[in-house]
Order: sequence, then C-alpha cells, then structure tokens
Amino acid sequence: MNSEDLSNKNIRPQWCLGCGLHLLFQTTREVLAELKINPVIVSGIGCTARGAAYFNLDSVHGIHGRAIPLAVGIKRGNPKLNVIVFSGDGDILSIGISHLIHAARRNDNITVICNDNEVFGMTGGQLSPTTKLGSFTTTTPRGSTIQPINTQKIILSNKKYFYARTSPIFRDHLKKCIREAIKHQGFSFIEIISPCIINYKRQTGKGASEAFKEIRLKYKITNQNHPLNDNELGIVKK
Ligand SMILES: Cc1ncc(C[n+]2csc(CCOP(=O)(O)OP(=O)(O)O)c2C)c(N)n1
Repeated sequence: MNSEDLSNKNIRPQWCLGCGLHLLFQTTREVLAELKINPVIVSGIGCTARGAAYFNLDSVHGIHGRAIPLAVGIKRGNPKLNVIVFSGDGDILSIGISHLIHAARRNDNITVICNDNEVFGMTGGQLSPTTKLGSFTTTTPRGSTIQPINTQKIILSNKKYFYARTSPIFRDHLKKCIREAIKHQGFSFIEIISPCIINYKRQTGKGASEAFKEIRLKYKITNQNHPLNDNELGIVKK
C-alpha cells in the first residue's frame, strides 16, 4: 500500500490546524509504505490517541493509560505482527507509566510513540508529567513548580534500550527515528516534541508557526549514540 492508501478516508482528522499530529501520522504512513509493513496500531485516550482511527489498518483505540499492555498482548498473541503504540504524555507517562516501565524492562518487541505536548491536551491543557518548571497550564496559572519526569532516564535504566527524541518540524529526522524504531528488535520508544498549540497560544498569544520555530531554534540533532542533553534530538540505543 502507498502512504495515501494507509490513510482511513472515512473520517476527517479533527486535530487543530497547525498541530504536529497531522505531520506525525502522515510521516508514519510514509515510513510504513516505504518499509512495506502493515502494523497493528494501538492507542490510549487523548488527542494523540485518536490517531489510531486514521490508519487504514487494524487498530485498537483502547482506554486511558492501557495502550502498552494492549499492544504487548497483541504481540504475544501473534509475534509476527508489528505493533505500534501512539499516545500522549498524559496517557503514557501518567496513568500508564507502570506499563511503560515494565514493557521497557522486559524489552517487549513493540514500538511506542509518545507525542509529548507537555499538557493533557484533549481535556483542556492541564499539567502533565512533562510540563516544564515554570510553564503555565490551566491547572498551574502561576507556572508549574514541579520537576518534569525524565523519560530518557527511565528507558536508559534498562540493559537494552532504544530511545529517540525528535519533532515533526525536523521531518527527515522524524522519519529516520520512526523507521529505526520499527526496525529495532526489542522495545523502542520515541518521544515526539510537539507543542499543544492551543496551550501555547494561551500562554504567549502566538500561533503554531512561532511554536515550531522555537523548537527549531532550541534543538540540535546529534548522530552520537550518547544520552541526549535537554536540547538534543537523536537516537540512543544499546
Ligand atoms: C480513566 C480516565 N481518566 C480520565 C480520562 C479523561 N481524559 C481524556 S483524554 C485525557 C488526557 C490525555 O492527555 P495526553 O495523553 O497528554 O494526550 P493529548 O490529548 O495531549 O494528546 C484524559 C485525562 C479518561 N478518558 N479516562
């Protein structure tokens, strides 16, 4: 199937104009067409999780936080299947965090793509585990005073790991990370840096292009296989 055939034409994408999720799912379809694979897509709940329905593939839109155990069950039931999880930081790193820790520890052979917009997007922009110190959300109107979770450290605490950090604004790099993660034998995790543009506008009064311009200016892509600094994008694996 080509990337267009991999898109479910029966429903219209409902993400906000300028949201990185449009590019994330389009890029994934391009990679799947290139690799000639038809994975099962699994998700939890949230804006990101809606993505499961937009593929013309077998997919499961699960319940909040439980995308990873669903995916692991599918993989164990039929190890020949490629299984990809898409969900947000609120879903995977909050209510679903225990499943992430244990799937990574067991090195379950699935790919988890976490769209990190630093808020609970669908429910109105509340504080999430990745909200940065000082950031304004609808539940931290004076700025967050809580240290964000370090996802990279959780993944790298294992003997074997694959951790990638990328952003839709760096399309080629996004493509490379998705391709490498799918080809990786074992648990692979991609953190997608992609701001919730509604929350960004609420904070700054500025739009999607400014939000992504900030990402472009902040992050540098590295090809080194070492733990990524806060302003680096890359792939770290062992
Ligand atoms: C058990 C349960 N608790 C709460 C909710 C409400 N809820 C729906 S989406 C969501 C947030 C999802 O946030 P995130 O995973 O960051 O996804 P985003 O919408 O930002 O992509 C929550 C808490 C729910 N659906 N189920």
